[in-house]
Amino acid sequence: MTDKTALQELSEEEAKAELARLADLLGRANAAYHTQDAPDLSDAEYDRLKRRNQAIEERFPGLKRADSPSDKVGATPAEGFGKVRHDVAMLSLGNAFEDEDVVDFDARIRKYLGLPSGTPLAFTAEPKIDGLSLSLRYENGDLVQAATRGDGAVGENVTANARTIDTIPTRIEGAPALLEVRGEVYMRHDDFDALNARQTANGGKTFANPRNAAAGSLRQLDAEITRARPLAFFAYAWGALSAPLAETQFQAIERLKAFGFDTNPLTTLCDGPQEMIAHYRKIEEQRATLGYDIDGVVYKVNDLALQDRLGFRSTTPRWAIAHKFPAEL
Ligand code: JCF
Repeated sequence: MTDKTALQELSEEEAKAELARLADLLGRANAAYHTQDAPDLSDAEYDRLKRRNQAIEERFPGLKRADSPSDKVGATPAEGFGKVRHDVAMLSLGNAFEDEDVVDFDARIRKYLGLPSGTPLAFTAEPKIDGLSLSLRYENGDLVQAATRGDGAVGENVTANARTIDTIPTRIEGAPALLEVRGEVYMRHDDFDALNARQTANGGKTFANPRNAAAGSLRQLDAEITRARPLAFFAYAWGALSAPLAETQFQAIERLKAFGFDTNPLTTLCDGPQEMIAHYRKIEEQRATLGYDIDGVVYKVNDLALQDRLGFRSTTPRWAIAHKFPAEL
């Protein structure tokens, strides 16, 4: 048996061994990526292994491990940071790789909701920023806590670090008394190049890519190091709230913008899968000139009442999906 042995050819015994191997490999890759900020697998290879793991689990449901990589989000918080339990879990997104997966996403949602055919169903589409997610807690307008995703349930307390990022307001006006704003911390290409040049000149370590530079810069025990790093933040979601932000995803993002957050200018409303795929193609064409890394397009059901009805599977919302780009060469 090799890594590429076709699924159909795996015996039950081989499948069991392969699931153990994949759990170990993906576990190490997770720690390298999330805890050490130094990935040892390409994103494409990671996705491939994760899909192989899932396919084997689907063929041999009885062999699914208690520590299955399918049920994991991120990695446990690193030593050295205080821990924050998220009031509302920070989940990841299911993936779509082909246009057909986007059509299926729409069909699955319509079926789950029991929508009669012909019923309009709108989605937002936005670039998927390749950074690290952060949850910002505001109480009566004041930034009181910032936490990384961690394993989705418990993240790292990086409040002092987040306070040093220019595009994260420490005070917002007109927001609900309790508001958790979620989004992505990232580094622009020009800032990344300048940082690596500075690191080289100072004999420091250089970063493999902007995502690692952003993660390594935010996850510093000394916030003064973070302050010297050119980080930026796009807001795109929320966690705990004392009052709803809006009735739709698109309006909620507009409110986040009104509070003073950067939101991605390529966020748009689409009427269905054909428009979503067209927007994906348009963003893909602009990908190399945006000035920051993106790895796909995120689609979300626009109507927040429908998002509520759809709810969540184990680690992903039913109402959203990430349509990934092919690996950049
Ligand atoms: O840009 C992103 N990386 C991104 C991640 C954008 C989103 O709208 C997301 C996300 C992860 C989870 N939304 C959810 C719910």
